[in-house]
Amino acid sequence: MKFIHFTLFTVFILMNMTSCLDSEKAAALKGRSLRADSLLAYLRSSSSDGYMFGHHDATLYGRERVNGEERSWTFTEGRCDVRDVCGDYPAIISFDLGHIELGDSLSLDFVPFDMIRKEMVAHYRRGGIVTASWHLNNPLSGGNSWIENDTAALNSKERTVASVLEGGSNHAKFQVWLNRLADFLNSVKTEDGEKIPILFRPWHEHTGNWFWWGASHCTPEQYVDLWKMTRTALDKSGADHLIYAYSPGMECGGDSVIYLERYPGDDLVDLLGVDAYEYLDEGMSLKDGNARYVENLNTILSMLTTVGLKHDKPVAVTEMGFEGIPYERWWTEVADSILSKHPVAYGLVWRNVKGDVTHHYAPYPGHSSAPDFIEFYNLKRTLFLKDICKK
Ligand code: BMA
Repeated sequence: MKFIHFTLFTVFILMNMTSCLDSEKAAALKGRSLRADSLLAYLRSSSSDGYMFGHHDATLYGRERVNGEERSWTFTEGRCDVRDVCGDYPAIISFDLGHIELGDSLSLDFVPFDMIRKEMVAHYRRGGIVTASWHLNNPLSGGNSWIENDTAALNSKERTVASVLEGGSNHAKFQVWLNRLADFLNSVKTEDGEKIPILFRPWHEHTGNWFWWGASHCTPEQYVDLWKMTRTALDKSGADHLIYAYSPGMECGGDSVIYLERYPGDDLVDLLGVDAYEYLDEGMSLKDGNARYVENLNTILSMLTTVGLKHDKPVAVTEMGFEGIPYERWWTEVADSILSKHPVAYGLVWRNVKGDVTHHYAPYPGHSSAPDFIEFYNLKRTLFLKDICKK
């Protein structure tokens, strides 16, 4: 079985045994808890052993067919398509906090927040890493994060970010939204009351235009102010267990100027990511689609590696995948052929929607890419839960 020497637990133990006081002091100076600091240290170091595999909504539900609507799903603690295929959990599990801002009990994907909280703690207890994104609603139109099918959002797109910033009509309402987000994040605790470290990834894919915070809907200064306002609210709430990921989309290409155009600053970001999906243009063959994705993502990751070194930050593919995984050997021939070439901490694929024929990004038992995924799992350099845990 694969096993790496420098595990997350090793980091905890070393810190606790040798330099607990110093580390606590140093972490506190940066506003981070010791656990959050250990997570960051691990993300910085893990790429020397390989790269971690992550999956969004990896547990609670999966791809199996059900009758009825998405909202009538049932959820099962710990169930996991990836584990059903390879016998192990992903090293990193991601959850989305969309609708926490509304005070709802279910996320935008109808997952109960109480179960998300429990599952985050359970994955941390298993020895894994937890990350969170936030597809929050549009504060001006009342619609969701995506503006394309929302006429009110399209008509007000240049005013939406401005409306939540200081002086904007939605500023006060947005502080309430941020406080609800903070309350949830601060509630993700073990039984002994310790908040678990979470890699938080707000305002992602802002180089595109599909979300209300996208590039053409606000100026770089407004985007940075949005990030700073979010950070200030979370810091004020005492959320010292968070570290932060910056995740532009593929539009940046290999251009570090575009990548960094809206970068909030080294003191406000801990990990540099990119969200990058494979897709086929009309009539495009799988072979050409794969080749284009490999080339484009390699170009981006070469740029990101240089930027990461310069800014002294770990790098990761914070979202990736090919919807439906229509190529049987996608894991070894596409994903691994990219991720193994760069010092990335992890690559995380998106969710497997229950009952949906195509909206899945990880294999499930019986999927045509499952045998290749097992090969991928068995590569020494792919790190799953058992690899990052102390045995
Ligand atoms: C998207 C899709 C949506 C989902 C959103 C947030 O990419 O999976 O169905 O609501 O992510 O999880």
